[in-house]
Amino acid sequence: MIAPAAPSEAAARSGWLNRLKTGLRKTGTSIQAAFVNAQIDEDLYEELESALLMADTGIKATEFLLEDLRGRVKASMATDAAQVKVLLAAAVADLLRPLEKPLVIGEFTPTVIMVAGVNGAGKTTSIGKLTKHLANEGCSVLLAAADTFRAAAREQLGVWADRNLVEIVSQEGGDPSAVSFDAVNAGKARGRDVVLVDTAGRLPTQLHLMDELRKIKRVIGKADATAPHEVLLVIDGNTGQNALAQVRAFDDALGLTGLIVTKLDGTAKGGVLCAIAREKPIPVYFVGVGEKLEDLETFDAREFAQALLG
Ligand SMILES: Nc1nc2c(ncn2[C@@H]2O[C@H](COP(=O)(O)OP(=O)(O)OP(=O)(O)O)[C@@H](O)[C@H]2O)c(=O)[nH]1
Ligand SMILES: [Mg+2]
Repeated sequence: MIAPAAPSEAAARSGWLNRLKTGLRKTGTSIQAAFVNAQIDEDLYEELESALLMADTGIKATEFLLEDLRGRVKASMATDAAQVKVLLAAAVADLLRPLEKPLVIGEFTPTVIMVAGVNGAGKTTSIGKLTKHLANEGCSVLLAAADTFRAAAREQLGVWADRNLVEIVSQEGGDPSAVSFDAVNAGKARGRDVVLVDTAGRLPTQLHLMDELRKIKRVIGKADATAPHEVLLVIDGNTGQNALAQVRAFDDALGLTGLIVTKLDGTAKGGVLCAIAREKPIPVYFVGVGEKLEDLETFDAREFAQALLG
């Protein structure tokens, strides 16, 4: 019997990995360049230090990685630079591994997921992609347009709802907390597996807007005392070290349960995940590598390290 020639999940995953690789390499990251025609000497470690810093890894994670790498080089008695590159990939993978965590759906019905982040980080797009991902896993989804700030934001989420053939709860000129409250109740009444709450972008320095976000969270809890079950921060992978500040500020305000790192297909340098792993390790549930429905994948530390180091 001939097996059907449907593209396998493995093939889809490797296509996605290639996009991640291309994305992370677009900036011509010099981490890999440091190993070309190199000897294992202080020059190599110095080159790696600047390359890691340039890739947004931050001082703490860079120092940690280099120290770890020196230990690995010694232990393995590596003699050429190509071996060191493999050891660095392993060090990066080990550093990032605590960030790996699957998003669990099903413990609560609905699982209420609130999504926050600065302006333009990719919240609405990620919600659209996440809806598709969840539907693929057999979950029914309800969207809540709690970005009531602009009519266009509601419409944008509506487009993703249409694309995914799911329902959306929105209110013209409504209050974001009220919309979220209604959506959680609707999710309960309709037996939906997941309610995804889109919020308006805001800077952590906009205190009244951060208060509004806290209120949305509180009011969701009034519709369901166990909710929200997840509070996700979406960060643009191009943000550099500011991403760390965003993670800290939103975590202080909301108590984050996970991150989605977007735009890794663009000019992002990738190192910021190492900084997060070292300084504020909050699970990375998903990474975004494009604007299409299927451009969201679960985070895998080893794959990511390989994409970064080739
Ligand atoms: N290349 C690329 N573009 C992305 C990705 N995710 C989002 N974008 C783009 O980034 C832009 C902003 O995305 P939105 O989803 O509107 O961001 P947002 O956080 O909802 O923005 P506000 O609601 O205005 O705060 C859009 O042009 C998206 O298409 C990604 O993973 N890769
Ligand atoms: Mg939005």
